[in-house]
Amino acid sequence: MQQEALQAIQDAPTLDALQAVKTKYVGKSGLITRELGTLGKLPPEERKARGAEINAVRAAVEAALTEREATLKRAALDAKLASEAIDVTLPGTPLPSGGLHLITRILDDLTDIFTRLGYAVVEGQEVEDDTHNFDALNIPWYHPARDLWDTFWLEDGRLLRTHTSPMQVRYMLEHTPALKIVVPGKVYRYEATDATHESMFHQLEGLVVGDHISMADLKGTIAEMARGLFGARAKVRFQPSYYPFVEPGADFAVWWENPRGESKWLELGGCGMVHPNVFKAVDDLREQMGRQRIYEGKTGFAFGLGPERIAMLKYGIPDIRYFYANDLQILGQFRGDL
Ligand code: FA5
Repeated sequence: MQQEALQAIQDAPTLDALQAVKTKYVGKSGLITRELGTLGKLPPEERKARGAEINAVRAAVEAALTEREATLKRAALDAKLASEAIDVTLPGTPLPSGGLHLITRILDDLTDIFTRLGYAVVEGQEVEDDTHNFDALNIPWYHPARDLWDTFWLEDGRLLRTHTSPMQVRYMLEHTPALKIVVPGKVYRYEATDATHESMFHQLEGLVVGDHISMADLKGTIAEMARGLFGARAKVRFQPSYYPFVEPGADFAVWWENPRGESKWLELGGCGMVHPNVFKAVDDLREQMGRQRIYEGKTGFAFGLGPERIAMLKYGIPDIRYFYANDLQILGQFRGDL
């Protein structure tokens, strides 16, 4: 029986199996326990020797049980430690990362180009008043050109700027010429949206003021911007146009080829030579502020363009509304290198 018990102990694969072996041999009604119970029936002269014999078997079995239990417990602990071990050399779980909006990146590209040309980058306020958004830009209240910019009016009589041009006025009020600035920012128009028109979009405004600034400087600057945006082969076209705050005024378009081999003229924005009435209005406002009149007699050019149009053509995006619908499936495509 001892041999058989020791073998069973050795073969028990788990602590539960070992417990079963323990019950079978040394439990309350186990085989060895019962054997001890039979001692009383033996003749006294045999009892002592038989008792010593059975007790020796029990001691051997209990010692084996204790040892096997320790071995199984250690193995269980080792297995648990191994299963919970952290392998610090494994690659981590990637977290979804954010990215800059496509239009932000285009505006960054544009401001980089102009920074390299020596321009300062300034931002203006989105809530404006009609003095800066219209009047000082040679657009009096009765002027039909106000219809060009359907306006979101606020209850207090102010408005959401319809273009970035009011920053021309604000900057000239605070600074003296010569100056070169670009103004990226959001603008708002109260108009029905469609594939190419949004009621909130962006513009980049440019203003250069100094002495003897000419239309040639303006054309050269726009051409330089186009080459910076679309590469050395980009061409620029100017067509006469009307904006009250410039004279002469023009619309400009860029000829470029996209990676799919398509090429076309992209109408980008408006530009022109700063109208003398704008310089006069700025000087009038400066005078009201107790400042010197310094702009009359100066020359300058200005331009304003829409980065959404650039993005649509460059990346074949068919509808301007995709930019601001917060659809990550669309926006997420433009997170890597463009
Ligand atoms: C202006 O807003 C003038 N302030 C631009 C300017 C500045 C002219 C300085 C002369 C001197 P216009 O309304 O055309 O002009 O808008 C300029 C550009 O903004 C357009 O060429 C177009 O690219 C973009 N744009 C205009 N309306 C929308 C619209 N609803 N949605 C998206 N882009 C628009």
